[in-house]
Formats: sequence, structure tokens, C-alpha cells
Amino acid sequence: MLQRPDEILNEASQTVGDPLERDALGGEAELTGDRAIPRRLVVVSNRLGNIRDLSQAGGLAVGIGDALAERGGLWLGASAEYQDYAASDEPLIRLERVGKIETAALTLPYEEYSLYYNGYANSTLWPLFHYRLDLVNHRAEFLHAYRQINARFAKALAGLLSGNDDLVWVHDYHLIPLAAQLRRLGVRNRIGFFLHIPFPPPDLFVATPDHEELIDDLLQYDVVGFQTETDVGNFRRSVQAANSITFDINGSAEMNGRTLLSRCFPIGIDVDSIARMANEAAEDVQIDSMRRQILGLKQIIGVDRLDYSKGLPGRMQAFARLLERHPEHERAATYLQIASPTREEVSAYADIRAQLEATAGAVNGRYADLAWTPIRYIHRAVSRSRLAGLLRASQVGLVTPLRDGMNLVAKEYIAAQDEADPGVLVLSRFAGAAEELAESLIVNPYAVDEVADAIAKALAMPLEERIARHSALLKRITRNDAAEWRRSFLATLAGEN
Ligand code: ADQ
Repeated sequence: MLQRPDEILNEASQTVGDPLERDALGGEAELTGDRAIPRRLVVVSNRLGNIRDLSQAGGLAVGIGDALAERGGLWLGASAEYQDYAASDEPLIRLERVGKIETAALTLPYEEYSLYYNGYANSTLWPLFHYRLDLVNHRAEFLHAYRQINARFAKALAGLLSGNDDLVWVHDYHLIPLAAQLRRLGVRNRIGFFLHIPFPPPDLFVATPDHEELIDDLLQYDVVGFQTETDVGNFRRSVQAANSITFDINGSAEMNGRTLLSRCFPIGIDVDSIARMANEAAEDVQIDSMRRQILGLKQIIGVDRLDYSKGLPGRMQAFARLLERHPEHERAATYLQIASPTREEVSAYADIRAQLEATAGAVNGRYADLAWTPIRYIHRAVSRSRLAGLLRASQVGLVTPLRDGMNLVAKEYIAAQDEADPGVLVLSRFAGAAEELAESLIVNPYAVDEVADAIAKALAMPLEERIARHSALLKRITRNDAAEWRRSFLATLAGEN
């Protein structure tokens, strides 16, 4: 059923009768861990996750879903259905409740959504924020649609807020202008923003003609969170350059009687759930692993969305270089790349797919024989549990993005390992995760020989060294896990940190 926000609020107040349930959805203080976190949580992201089965979601959806599952609240995102707004400009929303979580799916006009999502978000901001000026596409209609869609989100959200006490947590580059649009509608709530992708250095950032507006938009939040110290530094320098606003040692800046906090909140994973899934690997994963053991084959694994920021062609070239420089790995190592399809309407993504298929074909054409396929390339998404099993069954985890906000696969690889016989993570210095995961083999993904040599080192690493590196990494990802990420962000947003 599609509803307008005023109808929803009336209905919600009629249906939420049970006092326990009312508490769960906000209003009263609630206990999370050993601290009280008051106020209802309202999360906004471009898309909603599947709250009926969060175990099958990756990355962002898990982080948000768990925060809501823990304390209850509302999640607003775009609906998978589209709506022609010709007759009216009022937001149309589908409400659903599963346990303590209420979702609000906002129906949007298809053309406008496409110009916002494939256009400004993924053809302008994504390449710009990943330092790829060569791929940035600026078009006036992209920007216009981006602002329109954000205005629609703001209007819908303003109607869903239950008062000034709701804590609003906005996610990612699709929704940068949301706080500014909400402020224009008179919303005075605390609003936080978390950027899941990198923030570029000022010299690159100013290459977008809209840089001043984007900074002004970000200044409307109360808390702006980033994955790494590098990103925080880049953001603060851009703010300083544009507005002469300076941040104190705690990351606070005063402006117009308000305080803006900018800090780093490195995202983590649910370590236990990955470890559990890895332990209970599916039968076909076990059979594949046993077959390799019998053949004496070691497996190198890569798992990514098929995105040009992930450095996939270079990674395949590095594997080919491994075979050239270290021929003892011919017929002794195999590289499994799982690359799920993504954003296929954007032309840069079709290009990367063609490039990757050509590279995999060329390497296999050169080296494969009847008994050995050097590269196994799977172009589809794999279930979370199967993925965890595959990560555990691989002696090397190869994570070599050219630029990445964090990269959760790096952390998932560590969590999935057998502590008594762990594999080795080879990690790009340009992944946000490299700031935390110093005991992995850190490489420059542009230096193909260096990556090839790091893979060789990983394949030959003695057990004692593998255990020492892995246990240090596991400790760190356990301490900085998904629960700690959301606890620290929300405590900061609530003004407790
Ligand atoms: P992504 O760019 O999507 O995320 P990443 O952090 O690696 O990158 O998260 C991907 C998630 O999807 C992981 O949980 C992974 O297991 C899963 N996944 C990837 N390929 C898959 C496949 N073929 N089948 C099944 N699952 C697959 C963005 C930023 C990152 C940041 C995250 C979270 O770009 O830098 O770490 O958000 O903030």
C-alpha cells in the first residue's frame, strides 16, 4: 500500500499500541550494551536492505540492519518500484515493519532516479571520489536530478520524523545534500552523515564545478564521518580552502552558533558470523577444496563487485606475472576471482567487464592445460555462506583496489580463516583497510611485479609467521567490529562522545 507521510503517521500512532513496542521504536531510553542510548534512530540510505534476511546481505546493509535490529527504528530508502509524479508532487511511501524495524520505501520517478543514480552519483561523484578524474562525467541534468531526488527524500523524511529528538543517520554519497534540504524544511534534529567511500584531496575535489555546494551541504550536518584519517584530512582541508573554517584537535568546527564534528569511524564486520559461516562451508566448497588438496594446488581468491576501482585487470596481470617470475607456481596455484555484476547501465562498467574477460582469457590461453585452469572467473554474486567457505579454503586473499573507502572483503578474509592454519592477506595500500591491517602484505597495486612477488611470499610463508600475522589482524578486526563502528558513530551523534 502506498501512503503519504501524514497518513502514515496517523496510522502508525494507531497501530503502535504495545508499550514495549513503542519503546523499541524510540521515544524512551533503551539499553544497548551497558549504556543508555535515548532517541529513535532514523536511518536513510539510497536503497533499503532486505531486513527479512540480513544474513544474506553484504557490507552496508549488514551495518545498518544490525544497528536497527539492536535498538529498533526507522529506515528510509528508495523503493525498487517507480512512480510517475505527473499528477502530484507528494512523496509516496510504502511502510513495512519487521520486529523492531520499520522500513519506508520511497517511490520515485524512474527517469529522474536514473539521472541521479547512474548519472550524478555513479558517473560524477563515484569516479571523482575514487580519484578518477578521467572517468568523471559532468552533465547539468545529472546535478539537477540529484538535487531533486534529495529534495524528495527530505520531504518524505520530514513527514516521517516523530519530533526533534529522532537521531537521523544518513549514508553515503547519494545523499550529501539531504541535511541542507531538511534544514530548509525546518528540521532541527541532530543529523549525521557517514561517507562509505574515500574523500578526495582538495586538488582533485575542486575539479568538480559543484565543489563549493557539496561542501556547504556537508556543513549542514552535525557529524560527518569518514572511513580513514586520510579522508578526514582531505575533507577538513577542502572545508578550510572553501570557507576558511578550521577544525580543532577534536575535529570540531564552530559556525553560525553550531558545531560540526568531523571524525574517522572505520567500518567493521560481524567477525563471529563470518567465522561461523566459514566453519560450516557448503558441501560443494568442501569438495572443491579437497580436490585441490589432492592435486597439491593452492588457491588465491579475489571477491569484488565488478568495479573499476577494485583494480581487477591489474590483479589478473599480477597473477600472470607471478607465473612468469616464479614458475614453480605453474600448476601449483590457481586464482579464483568472483566478481558480481554492478551498475551495468554505466558505460565505464561495461568497459571494465570486457577488459577483465579479455585478460582472463589471455592468461588462461597462454598457461592452461588439461589438468589446470590458472584463472577461474565467476561473474555473479555468491551467497554469504558459500563466500565465507571459499575465503577459508584459500591460502591467499588478494585485495588490490586502486582506491577503496575501506574494503570489507579484506576483513572478511581474515575472519574466515582457520586460526591454526591461516591464509595470508595481500592488501593494497590504497584500500582504507590498509590503515588498520598493517600485518597483511601491503602492496602498491600499480606495481605489478611488487604484487606478483607479494603473492609468491604469501604462498611460501611459514606457518609460524602466518599465525603471528593473522592473530594480530584478527584481534584488531574483532576490536573494531561492526558493533563498535555503529556504537561510536551513534554515541558521537547523540553527543555522548
Ligand atoms: P563496496 O564497494 O561494495 O562497498 P566492500 O567493502 O568490499 O565494497 O563490500 C562489498 C560487500 O559485498 C562485502 O561484504 C562482500 O563480501 C560482498 N560481495 C562482494 N562481491 C560479492 C560477490 N560476488 N558475491 C557475494 N557477495 C559479494 C562500499 C565501499 C567500501 C566500503 C563499504 C562499506 O566502496 O570501500 O568498505 O562500502 O562501508
